[in-house]
Formats: sequence, structure tokens, C-alpha cells
Amino acid sequence: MTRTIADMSNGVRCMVMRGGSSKGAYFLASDLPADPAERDDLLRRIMGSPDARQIDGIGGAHPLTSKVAIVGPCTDDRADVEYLFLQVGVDTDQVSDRQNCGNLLAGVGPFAVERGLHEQLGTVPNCSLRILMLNTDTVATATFAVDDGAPVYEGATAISGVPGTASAIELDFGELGGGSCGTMLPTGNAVDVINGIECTLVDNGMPVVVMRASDLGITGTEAPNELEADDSLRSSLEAIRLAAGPMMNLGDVADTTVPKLTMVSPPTGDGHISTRTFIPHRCHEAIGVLGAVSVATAALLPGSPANEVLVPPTRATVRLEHPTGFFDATVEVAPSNDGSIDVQRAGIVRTARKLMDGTAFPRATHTEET
Ligand code: NQM
Repeated sequence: MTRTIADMSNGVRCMVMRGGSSKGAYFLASDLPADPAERDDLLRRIMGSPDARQIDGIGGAHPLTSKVAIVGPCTDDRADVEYLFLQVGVDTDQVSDRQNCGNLLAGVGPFAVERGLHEQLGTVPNCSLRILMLNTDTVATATFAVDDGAPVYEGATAISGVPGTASAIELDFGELGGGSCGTMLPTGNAVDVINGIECTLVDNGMPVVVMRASDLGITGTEAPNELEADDSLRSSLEAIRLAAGPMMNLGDVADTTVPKLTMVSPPTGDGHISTRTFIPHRCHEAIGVLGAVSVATAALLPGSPANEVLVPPTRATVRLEHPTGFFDATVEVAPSNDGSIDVQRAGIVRTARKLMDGTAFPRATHTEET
């Protein structure tokens, strides 16, 4: 006889949103088990992991569409709501809080308003919400349009990697540096050499290893599938990543999604620098949000490999070219006494959209043959 244990078989309240150029399942913290192990098990069963196609769940079979945002009220004075990001492995059973996600962050404000976590006065056209990002213990301020207390999704802002236009969501960051690595430059250097390759190990929102594309034998203009098919490049990148992990205070990173790896080259269009990013095993079709802020920061760092290929921007906005367009990251810096830079603030613009609101039905816990 087959016995199926199916807890939460009545389903879990869930909203699917596109956040920036990613997509994920958004939950209220109070709708999920408080115990992290139980919660992660439930999320795997909702997303359909582990399975390369996530066929029995709502995950999209790619790291950029296998993401979860958990949002709740914030008890800390620093913010109005709190956001925990979880990366759910596609063909692995990993559920990790080791990285943040600036793309899903874009949906957090509208989701909080949708769920009544933040009361928006009907007469105010813009909502400004402070979000504590639990993964890095840093705060973002999201400013977005509301109408009669509800988020406005339609608008005129286009972002690369997303067809059409939508309403702008401004994300502003004060202190981002070292959220995962302790300090923005965990080794204290603009350049470290790993396996003969000059790297900048940086964490201004996302831990990233930034290298010259040419040092890795590529032009930096290749398509993501071409780079993913290059086994020798991938093994060089993974060896660098594994060595960089402990240097970045991240310990053994064999099973984590950080640090990311970005290869930079001179711009080919009207951007300031061109990028190709591994996150860390798939090549991004664009670039992650906080990843972009980190790479822009590395590019502003005197003496770094990225600074060498940067066409200096005239204002504080660095336009990063990527495989499907560009990403504008505003990073305001001031020179520091030691010849490096102090980052004053960072800001980016994203869009988000509510795609589905309803009940997600997890597959059963397990099946026991008796
Ligand atoms: O860097 C990709 C994405 C991300 C994360 C990644 C992100 C960020 O495109 O803030 O947004 O895993 O690097 O969503």
C-alpha cells in the first residue's frame, strides 16, 4: 500500500511576481513555517526542486526563476518591512540565504502594499518604503507609484531583459558594502592575483570576483550559451571562485551561489564597461542588480582591472553593458585617504509586476511504501 504524507495540502498563499529581470514566488513570513528546515522543505515542494525542469512545481527551471521572497513587518526601527531572499536550487535540493537579490527586491514594496503590510494613503502618488534586507542586514528604500492605495504596475520604464515597459521602482541604498563579506574590499586590495589572474574581490551589495575578460582568453562579447559551453573557461572560473571564497570571508563556497564572477571588457556601445557574469555556474543573460552595483564599484576603484577598461562616466551613473542590453548603476563615491574610494550611496531603477496571486500547492512530503 502507498501512504502519502501531504502536510499543507490545502496550499499556501503565494504571489508570483516578476521582480526586475527575475521571477519569483513571494510569501508573507506568517504564511510559512517559522522553522527554517520545515520552510525550506515546503519551498522545494512548491518550486518543484530538485528537478532540472521543475516540472512538478512553479519554479521556472533556471536560477533566475527559482527564487523566493519572504516579506513581513519589521520590528527594527531602521525599516518598515523586512525581506528574506532564498535561492532555491533547480536540480539540487539547496535552499540558500547566502545571497541577496536586488531583482526580487523590486517586487517587495508592491507586494507589501498588496498584502496590507504598509498602509498607503490614497492621496499620495508615490510610496516610499524602507526594506530591511535580512540576507545582508542592509536597508534599501523603494519608491514606487501607487493609486488609491494599490501599487501601479503599468508605466513607461523599460529595463533590459524584460519586454515592454512598466512603472518605475527606484531603489536607493545607503550602506551596502560588506553585507556578506564584512567589508567592501575583504582583502583590502583593489587587485589580488588568483591562479595568475588579476581579480578585484568586492562586496558592495553582492560578493563578486571581477576580472578582465581578455585575461581569461575571451573577448567579453560572447553570447552566454557560448560561454557556458566553454568547459575550460568554466573550470578556470570555478577554480578562481573556490580560492576567492575564503579570501572574501565566505569560507568554503563549493556549495554556495556566491561569489559571482564577472568578466569585464571595454564597452562596445554607448556604455562605460562591458560585462559577462556567471551566477556562478550559469551565465547571466543580463547582470544581477546588486551584482551590477558591486561591479560598478570595482570599476570606479583606482588601479583595479575593471578601472582599466572603464570609459570614465561623466556623472555618478555607470552604464554596464551586458548580453541583452545595459544596466545603469548609480554609485556615488568620494576618494578616501588611502587612495581608494568611499561609497556614499547607490541607486538603481527597476520595474516589477504582479503575475499571479493565489494558492500554491506543494507536492506531498514523501511517499512511503509499506
Ligand atoms: O545581483 C542574479 C538576478 C540575480 C541576483 C544572481 C540579483 C542581484 O539577476 O542583486 O538580482 O544570482 O546574481 O536576479
